[in-house]
Amino acid sequence: MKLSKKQFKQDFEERLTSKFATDITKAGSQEKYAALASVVKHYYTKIWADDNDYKDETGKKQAYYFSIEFLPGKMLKSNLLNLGILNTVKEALAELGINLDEVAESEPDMAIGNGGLGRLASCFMDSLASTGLPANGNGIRYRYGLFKQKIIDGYQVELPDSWLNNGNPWEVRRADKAVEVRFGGEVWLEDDGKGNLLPHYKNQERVLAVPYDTPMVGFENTTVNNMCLWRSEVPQDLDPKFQNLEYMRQTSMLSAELYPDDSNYDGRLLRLKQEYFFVSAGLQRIMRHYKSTHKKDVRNIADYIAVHINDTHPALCVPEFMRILVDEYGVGWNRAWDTTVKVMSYTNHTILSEALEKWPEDMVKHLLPRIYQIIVEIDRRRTAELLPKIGATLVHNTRIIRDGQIHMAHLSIIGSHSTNGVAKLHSDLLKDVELHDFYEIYPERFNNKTNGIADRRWIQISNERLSGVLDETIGTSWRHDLNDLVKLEVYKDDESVLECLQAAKYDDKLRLAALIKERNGIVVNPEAIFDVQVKRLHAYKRQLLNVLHILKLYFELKDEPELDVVPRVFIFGAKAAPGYHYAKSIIKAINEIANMINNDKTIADKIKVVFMENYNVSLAELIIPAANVGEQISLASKEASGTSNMKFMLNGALTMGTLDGANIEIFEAAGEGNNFVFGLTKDEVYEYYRNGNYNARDIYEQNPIVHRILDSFIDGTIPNISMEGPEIFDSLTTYNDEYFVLRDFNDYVRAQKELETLYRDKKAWTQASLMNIANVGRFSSDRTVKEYADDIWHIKAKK
Ligand code: 26M
Repeated sequence: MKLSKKQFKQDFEERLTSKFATDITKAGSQEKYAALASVVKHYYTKIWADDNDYKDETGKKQAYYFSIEFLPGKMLKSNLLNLGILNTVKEALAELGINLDEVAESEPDMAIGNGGLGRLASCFMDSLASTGLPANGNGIRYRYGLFKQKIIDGYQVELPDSWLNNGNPWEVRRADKAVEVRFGGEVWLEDDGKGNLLPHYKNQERVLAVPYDTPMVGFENTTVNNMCLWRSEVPQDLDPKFQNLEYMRQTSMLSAELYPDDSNYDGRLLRLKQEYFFVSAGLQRIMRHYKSTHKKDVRNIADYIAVHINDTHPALCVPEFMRILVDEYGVGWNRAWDTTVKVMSYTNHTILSEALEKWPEDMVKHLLPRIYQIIVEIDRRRTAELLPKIGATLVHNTRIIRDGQIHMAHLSIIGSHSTNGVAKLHSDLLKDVELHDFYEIYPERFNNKTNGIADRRWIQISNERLSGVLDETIGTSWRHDLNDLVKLEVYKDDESVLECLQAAKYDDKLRLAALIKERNGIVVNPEAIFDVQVKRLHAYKRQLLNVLHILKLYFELKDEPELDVVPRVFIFGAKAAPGYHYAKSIIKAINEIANMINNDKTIADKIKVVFMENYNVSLAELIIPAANVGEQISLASKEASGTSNMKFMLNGALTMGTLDGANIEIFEAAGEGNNFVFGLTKDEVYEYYRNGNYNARDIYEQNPIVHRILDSFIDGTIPNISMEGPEIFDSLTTYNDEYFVLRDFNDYVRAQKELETLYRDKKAWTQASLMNIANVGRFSSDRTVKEYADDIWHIKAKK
C-alpha cells in the first residue's frame, strides 16, 4: 500500500488520542504499541474485506489448514513488512522520537504451539497469503499459550503464558458466526419413513464455539487470508439443569490451555475433546459458508474446498465430515465417502512411536457416540471390501480399530487422498518402513513435501544487517524470490563481499552478546565461534551429545591450559515438556556445567556455555542471525525434517549435522565441504535395530575419553547434580543409550575438529557461509506451499 510519513504520523497521533486520551510525550510503550497496531489493522481492513468479496464472487476452491497448534510469534513487523510500509513507519516514528523496535517489544509472542509443527503451520500461513493462495487456518484460541520458562537454581520452572491480558489487537471476534459442538449423551438411529436411518440424540453436552479471525496479510499483494481460532463458551440458551459451575468450568477448559507436549501422545479426555471441538466447529463453519456463497449441490463440494489434517490431531475431520454429509445433508454413504477422501489430505510429522495417537475405543464411544459409529462403519466397510482383494494380514495391520484402540494415523491415511512426509528421508521411511503396509495398498497417495520457512520473517525482519549486505551485493529481487540468492555465488572470491558478510555477522554477534550479558550476566567474546543448539529438549535431538563434546574440550583444557583452541560460545535454548523428567534433568545438567566452566578462571574465555531461558520465536529471531554454527544432531531417522536448520542456513551459519531429516537436502544444496556431516546413517541405525547388537557399555568401558566424561556425572566433578548425574549416566550405560549418543561421539568429535580448523581460515569459512546463503532458496515455505497447492489441494493463486 501507499503511505506517506506525514499521513502515518497523523493517523498514529490521532489514534493515541482517541484510544488512550494521551499524546506522544505522555504515552507508555504499551499504549504506543496498541495505537500502532490499531492503525496497522485499519490499513489492511479494506484489503481484507475486498479479498473476501473477491473470494466469494469468484468462488474458487479454497484450502483449510486444520492444526491444533500455531506459533506466529509477534505480528507487528510482519504485518508492516507485508503491507510494504515497514520503512516508512520506522522512519516516521523515528522522526517522532520513537524507536519501532522498542515499541514492537511490547507485543507478547503469540505462542499457541509447542515447536516445529506449530511454527511450520505459521510459516505456511505467511507463505500462503504471500503467494496469493486462497487458504485459511483453523485452530484453537488457547487462553494460555506455551508456558514461560524460568531457570531457577538450574532447574526449569514453568509459569503461565497469559498472552491475552492486554487484549489482542489483530483478532476479530465473530459472535455471529458461532456454532455449537456437542459431546456425550446417547444416540440411536430411526427410520425417517423414506428408508433413511437418521440419528436421534439425548443428554448431549452442548458447547458454543466462537470464532476469532486473525487476518494473514500477504507480502506486497492483495491477498489477505484468515486464521480462524475457536474459543469455547457456554451457550446462551443453556438448559437450566446444566447451568452449574462445574459445567461452566468444563466448557471454558476446552480452549483454556495448550498441551505443552511435543512429540508425545498422552490419552487424556480433555485433549480428545479439544481435537473434536476445533474440527467440528471448523467444518461447520466451512459448510455454512459453502451454502451461503455457492448455493451449489453439496455433492460437488470437493471441487470447492480442500481440508488439510496437520498431523493426526485433526484426524476426526474424516468421520465428522462424513457425519455432516450423511446425517445433515442426506448424502448417500458411498458418495459421501468418495467426497471425504477427495477433500481430505494428511501430513505426518513424526515416526516416533510414542507420539502416534491411539485413542481407547471406549473413550471415543462415550465422548462422541455418533462419530464412533461412523468410524466403526468406515472400518467395517473397508475390511469387507479389501479382505478378498489383499488378504487378512494386510487388512489387519491397517485397520482403523485394532486391539480396542482407534489409530488416528490409520484413520487419516484411509480417509484422505494424500499422505505426505516433511523431508525426502522422512517420506521414504514412511513408504519403506513405518507405513509400508499402507503404501502397498495405496501407493498413489504417498508423496513428499519438504518443509520450508517463511524467509521474510527469518531474514528480512530478523536480520536487517545481512539483508542490507545482500541488497548491496545482488540487488533486492531475493526479497520477492528467495531463489535469487543464487546470484551471490559469483561473489564467492570477492574479498570485499566476504568482508561485508563477516562484518554483518560480527554486528549480529555483538547484539546477541549484549543480550547474553543483560540476561545471563555472562560476558562472551564476539570473536569466538557462536555454536548454537535451539529446539525443544528431547532425548532424540541429543542435546546430550553436544554436552559430552563440551566436557571433552573442557577436560582437555584443564589438562593442558595452554592448548591452542579457537574460543567457543555454546548457546542453548530449549523447553522441556513439564512432565518429561529426563529432559528436565538434561537442562539442569547443562546449567550446572555452564556454571562450572564459566566460573573456571583457567578456562578464561576459551569456552563459555550459555543457556538462554524461555526460548521462543522472538528469541530465535535474535539468536539465529548471530550463529556461526547450527547444531542439528538428532539420531538419523528420528527428526522428521527440522526447520531451524533452514533458518540457520539462511543466516549464513554452517550446519553441524547428522544425515537426518532435511539436513540431507541442506548438505546437498549447499554443496560438498560447506557443512559438517557426521554420524550413523539411517540404514546403519536400522541395522542395529534388526540385529539388536548395540552395546553402549562396551563403548564406556573401552573408550577412556568417554569413560572420563561419563564419570564426571557421578563422581562429583560436575557440582549439584547428585540426582540428575546418575540418571543421565544410567541412561547411557545401564539403559543402553537409546539414541546412540556414545556410538556417534567419536565421529562428532572428528567433525567438530574439522569445524575448528575451517574457522581458523576466515576466508574459507565465509565462503562456505556464502554458499549456504546462496543455495537456501528451495527452503522457502513459498516453494513448499506451492507444491501443496499444485499436487494436493489443487488450488490456484490469485493473479
Ligand atoms: C498433540 C495433542 C494435543 C496437543 C499437542 C499435540 C502435539 C503437538 C506437537 C503432538 C506432537 C507435536 O509435535 C510433533 C512435531 O512438532 N513434529 C515436528 O514437526 C516439524 C514440522 O514438520 C518437523 O520439522 C520436526 O522434525 C518434527 O519433530
